[in-house]
Amino acid sequence: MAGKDADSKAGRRKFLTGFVAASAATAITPASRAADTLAQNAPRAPSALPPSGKAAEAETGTPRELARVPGTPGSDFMVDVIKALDIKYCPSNCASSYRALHESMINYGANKMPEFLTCMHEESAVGMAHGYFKAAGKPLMTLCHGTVGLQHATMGIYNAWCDRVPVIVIGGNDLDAATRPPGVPTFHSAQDINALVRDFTKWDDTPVSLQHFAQSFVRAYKIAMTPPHGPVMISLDAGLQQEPMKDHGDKPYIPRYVPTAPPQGDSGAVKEAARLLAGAQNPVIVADRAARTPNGVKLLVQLAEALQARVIDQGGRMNFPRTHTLSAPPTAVNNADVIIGLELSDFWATVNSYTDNAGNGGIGTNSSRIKADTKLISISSVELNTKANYQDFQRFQVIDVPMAGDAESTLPALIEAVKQAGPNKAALEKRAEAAKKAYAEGMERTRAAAALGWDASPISTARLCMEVYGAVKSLDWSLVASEGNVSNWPNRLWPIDKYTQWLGRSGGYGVGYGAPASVGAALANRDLGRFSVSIQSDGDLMYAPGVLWTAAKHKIPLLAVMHNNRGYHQEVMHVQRLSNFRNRVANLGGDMGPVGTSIENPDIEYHKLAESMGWWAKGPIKDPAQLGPALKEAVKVVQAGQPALLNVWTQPR
Ligand SMILES: Cc1ncc(C[n+]2csc(CCOP(=O)(O)OP(=O)(O)O)c2C)c(N)n1
Ligand SMILES: [Mg+2]
Repeated sequence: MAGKDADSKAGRRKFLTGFVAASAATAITPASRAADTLAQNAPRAPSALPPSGKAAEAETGTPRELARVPGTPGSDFMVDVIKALDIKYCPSNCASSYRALHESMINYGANKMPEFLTCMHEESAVGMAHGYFKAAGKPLMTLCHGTVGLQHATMGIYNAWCDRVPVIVIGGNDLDAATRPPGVPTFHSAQDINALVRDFTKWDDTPVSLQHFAQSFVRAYKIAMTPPHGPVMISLDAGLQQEPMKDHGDKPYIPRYVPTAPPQGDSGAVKEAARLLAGAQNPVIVADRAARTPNGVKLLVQLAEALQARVIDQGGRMNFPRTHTLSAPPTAVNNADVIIGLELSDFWATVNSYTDNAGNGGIGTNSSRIKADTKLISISSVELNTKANYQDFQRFQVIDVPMAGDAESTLPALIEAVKQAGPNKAALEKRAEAAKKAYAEGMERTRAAAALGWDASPISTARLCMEVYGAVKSLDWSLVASEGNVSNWPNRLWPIDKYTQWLGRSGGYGVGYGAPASVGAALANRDLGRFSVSIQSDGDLMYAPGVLWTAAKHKIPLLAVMHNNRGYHQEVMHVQRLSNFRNRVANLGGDMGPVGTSIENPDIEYHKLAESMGWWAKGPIKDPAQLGPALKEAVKVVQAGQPALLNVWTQPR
């Protein structure tokens, strides 16, 4: 302390001396005027003296000169391993626990395959990887600070787990208590960071040597990419990254990646399923994450047509063209005598209904949606990948023919078996006619419902969606996310018939998925020449709006059209429901709007928020007549390569 005090006194003395000298120089004399003239022609002096070397070092925290480490850094070898796999981007938020790998990726790996993308929140980075996979069919990796960063990333990882999407998460961690820096890096270290996400990742590891890393990384990629897909986690020791490679006798090598063939349903069960389906009076197909690729859609069309069975697409992926006359609403299960569920996340709720707070004491009531003797068939790969803690496996449903296997890979055998079982031709024709009629009537009803409140202000959700469709329909468009609840209008009214036109939802319903996932999917679409559009709700955007900056920074074109209903409307309704049930008037909170659920007063100016982060933006748009022209302008901006946001005020639903 004494030394510090003496230093600061000396500093004050120096400062005062400088001040006196400067005051003396301000006295005007002929000589000083001449000096002034000279000074005007001289280069302008800086208004502040440059900091001393010591001050600059203290302020910028530049580390002291380190002794040069001989040999190849371990993290350079890690880059070689990563480059052996097909990983194009690494959206990440920077952190010292992986600084060595970060440095190697830039200076050794030339920031390519993968390219580091600057993210402002770890949850955004995972969300981007999630959206990217669904548009590109390829996984991304993300690096994070293994404790605090991973804590931020967790909800995104849970969404990816529930949505069966591969994301390779690498968390930096300093394991060796004897050598790690004290203070912050020690706060940011843990024995086992992977424990944070072990309940909702397919696999994790903590490599302790470079060869171990090479095996773990290739294994992680392989496990993540084997259906059912899912996130994986590697804890990466800071020492292992920083230290030079050691020779343990064998030269470290990179294992070759050979994809694992997906599991298929048992052949006997496939035959039994085909027999039931072919013999049914009214078979119905229900698909949730059945199509993993565009080929899955083709196969599902083949199965549906072979049976002339109606298809309910629950929308976890784009499974079945909405334009096909066999496309059906959820109520189509009611009269089915055989139902086959393909990769359903919730079979129970497909065939049962639940009414919230309806029964005694506010407990929900259950009822069946189907006839008592309806036979149920299931093909689901998730049966091979169930964990105990989180309840994403949903309620237990008894199934007559359950198959643990990947639906898309099982479909060719099932289609063949159905054809061999030979469904009755006359019955097929009759069903096809009935389905056509039901489809036309359903579309008519949906159109009539969409027309209600067409000219309302704020804008109806149906008008919002149809104006957006009108603006993009002539392009090769992809609806990268539809967040908040717009009454499912895109799926009900847009002629979605290509796999990448609908990318499903978050999986775990963790809000805050839409903004980053749409940026990630737009990144994939940018590289593939597709136009990306999202319906972006207000609540979802505000969890981590920094991803808007990432989109602008990395030149990711995306048209984000806001469903700004100025609230967490789903939760408005939950509180209202409870008030009704208890026979109380919902507390509206006076001019503040519903308590705890409105996002009004002050109203968030999302267009300004986006503009401040490099987006083209416009709003608030409240008049439906202004929406079409604004969309036209925004589409042009996006086509020119810039992200654009329209802040549209909408009806709650
Ligand atoms: C991380 C997280 N926090 C809270 C919730 C509870 N929740 C479900 S829907 C919802 C409202 C979302 O608001 P917004 O995105 O604006 O959609 P809206 O319901 O208004 O259409 C909330 C907060 C959640 N699902 N996930
Ligand atoms: Mg909202």
